[in-house]
Amino acid sequence: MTKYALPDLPYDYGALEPHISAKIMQLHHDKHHKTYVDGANQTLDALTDAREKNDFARIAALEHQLAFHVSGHVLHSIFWKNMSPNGGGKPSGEVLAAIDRDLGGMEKFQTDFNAAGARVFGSGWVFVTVGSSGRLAIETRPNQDNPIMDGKRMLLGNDVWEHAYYLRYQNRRADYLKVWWNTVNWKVVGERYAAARAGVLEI
Ligand code: MN3
Repeated sequence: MTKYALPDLPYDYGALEPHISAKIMQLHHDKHHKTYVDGANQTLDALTDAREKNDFARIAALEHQLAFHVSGHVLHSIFWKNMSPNGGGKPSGEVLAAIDRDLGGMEKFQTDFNAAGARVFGSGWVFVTVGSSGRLAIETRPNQDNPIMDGKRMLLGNDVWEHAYYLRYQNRRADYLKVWWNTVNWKVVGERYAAARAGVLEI
């Protein structure tokens, strides 16, 4: 059974140069993201087997494993769309108004987001989330944990696992965080915010 599938990148591997190299994009999408997709499908098969055998200890471990892989798949699927060869600049409209209202304006928001991303210990993500109140927040999660697990939605996320930047930036995660803004697709962020406010943003 193949439930999950690796989506195509919405642009070429080299489309985000010079900010993110083609080699990073190729490895990140074709190897890392694919590992989460394959892991989710393999874990689903293993779960079916464990359930047939009533192997409850194994079921619990596999459910944990499934959450990791599916969440990694979901986060990366959104991440590719959060970036664009025509990215960067500033948001407009409702998103900009919400950033001004909840995050202290663009300059403070970007500084705080970069600082939060730099503080993630080990591997993880930094997000702009929106909760049921409609307020925006900067939040981080370890590993492939997802704000959906807490009833929130991500509008924008940056992957701060080393695989996202090491080939170009080595240990300089802060440099990657700064340069990454040149790729942000604010149109998609705006669409996600509008859908979240309308209560129709599923993931
Ligand atoms: Mn990644």
